[in-house]
Amino acid sequence: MSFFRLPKELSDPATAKFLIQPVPYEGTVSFLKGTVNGPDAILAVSDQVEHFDEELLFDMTQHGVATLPSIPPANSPEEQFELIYNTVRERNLFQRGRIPIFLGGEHSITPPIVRVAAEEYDEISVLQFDAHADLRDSYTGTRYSHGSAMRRSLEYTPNIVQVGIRSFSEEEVRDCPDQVKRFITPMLLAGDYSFCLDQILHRLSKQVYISIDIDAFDPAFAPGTGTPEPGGLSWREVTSILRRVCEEKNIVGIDVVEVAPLGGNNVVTEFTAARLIGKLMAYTTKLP
Ligand SMILES: [Mn+2]
Repeated sequence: MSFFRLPKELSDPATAKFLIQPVPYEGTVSFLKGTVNGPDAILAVSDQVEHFDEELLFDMTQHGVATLPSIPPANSPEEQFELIYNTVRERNLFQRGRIPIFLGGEHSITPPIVRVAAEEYDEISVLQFDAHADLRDSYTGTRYSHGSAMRRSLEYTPNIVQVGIRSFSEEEVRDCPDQVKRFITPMLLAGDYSFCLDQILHRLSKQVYISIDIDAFDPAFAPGTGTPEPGGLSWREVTSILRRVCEEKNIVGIDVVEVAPLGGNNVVTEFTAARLIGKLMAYTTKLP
């Protein structure tokens, strides 16, 4: 399966601008399962997404979209971290002029990717969309948990801007007070959108890695996820922020994680994810 199922000349990994990297890992999931099926579900529905962007009025596949072989699940969270880190390096996914797009899998896939990005680029920042802060030092017995994804990522870059956060623990408030103080919560966004947008643009460095946990969206937009939290972001909020960020910054890589397909005819979550990826392809091609 491949993203957009394009003809050969547009899906060659040697030349394509966008490199789709599936990472179907589900090793530390604490509640509802299924994110191991996320990448395949997103690839399957990507067929149904228009290649023509309705805002910018051009074909976002014109510079190529290649889908790479999956990074397989490992035996432990530590081994999975190493395997992702080594594979991203070996495949040279952060080469200039190209944008890797990682399909999760659970959120614990992000820190090893951020580590490579931080080694490849000076001063990267991370823009995270998520319902959860993911700032626990460890969770369910491992420091490589999905609940620790941003705490681990902070070890590679101190600059993480967290948007959509509405669920976190006392421990996270105590351990990461500066992060917590600066959450862009859904309430804050609804109250003063332009203030929030200014904050986001001001705090991000020029080189930005975008990590999107699908549960940042309200469950009405993305019900198929491990820990659906009420009070989330809308399609319009997420895409309008992304549009402005892509106008101002250089996007070095993207992940979309925690899609756990519901099965049957309910493809809303994976369709939203595929559509969002198409949007980001359009924004990162046309806007900078
Ligand atoms: Mn998360």
